[in-house]
Amino acid sequence: MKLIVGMGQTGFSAGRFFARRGESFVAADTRGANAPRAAWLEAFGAGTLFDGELDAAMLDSAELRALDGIVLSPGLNPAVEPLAGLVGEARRRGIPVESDIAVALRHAPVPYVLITGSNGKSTVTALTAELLTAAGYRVAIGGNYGTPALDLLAEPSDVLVLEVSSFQLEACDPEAIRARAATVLNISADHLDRHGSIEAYAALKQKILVHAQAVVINADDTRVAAMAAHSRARIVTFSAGADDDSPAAEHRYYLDADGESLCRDDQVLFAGEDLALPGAHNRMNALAALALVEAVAGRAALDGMALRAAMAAFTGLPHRMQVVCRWPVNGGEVRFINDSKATNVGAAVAAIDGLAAGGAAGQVVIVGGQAKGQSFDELAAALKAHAQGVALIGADADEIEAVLAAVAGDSLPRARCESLEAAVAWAAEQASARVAAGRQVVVLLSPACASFDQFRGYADRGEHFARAAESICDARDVPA
Ligand code: UMA
Ligand code: ADP
Repeated sequence: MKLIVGMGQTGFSAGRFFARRGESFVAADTRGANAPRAAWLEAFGAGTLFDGELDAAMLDSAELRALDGIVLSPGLNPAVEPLAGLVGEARRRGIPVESDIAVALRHAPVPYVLITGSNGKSTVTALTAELLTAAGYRVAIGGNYGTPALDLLAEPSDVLVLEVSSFQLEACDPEAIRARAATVLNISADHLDRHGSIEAYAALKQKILVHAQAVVINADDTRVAAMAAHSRARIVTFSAGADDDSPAAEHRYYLDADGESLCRDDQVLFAGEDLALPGAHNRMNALAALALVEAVAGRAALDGMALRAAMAAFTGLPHRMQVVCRWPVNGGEVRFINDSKATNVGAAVAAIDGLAAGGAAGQVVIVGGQAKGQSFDELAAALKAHAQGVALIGADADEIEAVLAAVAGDSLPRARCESLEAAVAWAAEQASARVAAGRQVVVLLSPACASFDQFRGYADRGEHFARAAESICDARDVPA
């Protein structure tokens, strides 16, 4: 008998997994009457719900007498009481407590590729899957991105390509993770409200490298580069420059001096114009994806025509540096860019620095939401260096404003906005005043924060931004 803790997407996928295997299970959820009980009962029937408290005492209930495993949903923090009591007591009794990822990897019928890091996971996961598909593989893609991992096991496939989060790696024994290839793309502060320190957060991500056959390492990221020492795998590095001299690397992927071409060892694999993905950070993502594909499909696969076409066709995922619309003003334009998926400081800094390096004449940036325990020092430094205005939204706007006030004083125009719509309107006015003939000023939503204080999630936030931006572009569009 299994206990599924949490009735979200993960809980449902665990229910389907155990149902397929004919194993009995019950589910419990901390949200009581607010849990999706009706949907659960409809999916799995009576007798699959546990109604009592989620705590250590539940292990003594008659219903759970034959309990031999617990699947813990990633959104639940196992260190917080009363769940912590349940987890501790279960482990004392020798009952395994695992994330869905741990269960899925143990039962994976085909090789798997694991992708983690603070930023770029979904982009690299999607691109790797596209490239492997083009190379002739049947790819099952999911994990923290899209389809939950346990559901993927029901699909016929040759390889699993999984994005994994720090939450999913918490209840996951590194000894049981045996990836064909694994990457930690980068480490910057995220989810510190749950993990406590960046060291603890990085240690969770490192788990996927320990017993991988091949590890793909960002040589430019000190924390990630140090992780290579803890793996006995073949090491492949990627870097923004050709001067990466990591002694252990079997192959090196890097950007040529032009910052555009993708190279491997002494060869150019793709010229800048062979890629549709915009931005410097996406070139790094593309390097990582190519290295993962090579680890699965071999070097020759990278030359295939279908793979080259797939690379040229991949324009990136929605809500990541996505151009929403252009508003012609004063012979130039205001460009609205939706980067709602920037839910941490690292992603927002990459966006702000990337736009500045990419030649935008200016940028007015919308930031704020739930801070998740991050430090905003690096964000404030990037905004001071490159932004002409900052609109602040959401629950922790005051915290960000305090850091901006200390770093930039009155030199950087700012507005505290009650809604995202008000922020877009303010930012559009600020940006349009700065447009000169032939120049482009960007209104960028790159909030550096989670969205749940005001929205259903990052996609909802991005859609609100796009609607507000489009209403400005539509209303004031000047025919060319
Ligand atoms: N919850 C409760 N009580 C419960 C169960 C859940 O209050 O008993 C709350 C959680 O605190 C959380 C929400 O419900 O606020 C959802 O939690 P969940 O664990 O049920 O989440 P799922 O619906 O199963 O979705 C999870 C991932 N969500 C989280 O880790 C929070 C999804 O990643 C993932 O796509 C999905 O499994 C399938 O694998 C989302 C995410 O935000 C995109 N991930 C974080 C991120 O990317 O930064 C880690
Ligand atoms: P994740 O799944 O890790 O959240 P995404 O691909 O969804 O990654 O991108 C999330 C955010 O991070 C977006 O704002 C995107 O522009 C930014 N981003 C993507 N790749 C990188 C990278 N390599 N370094 C920094 N930021 C990145």
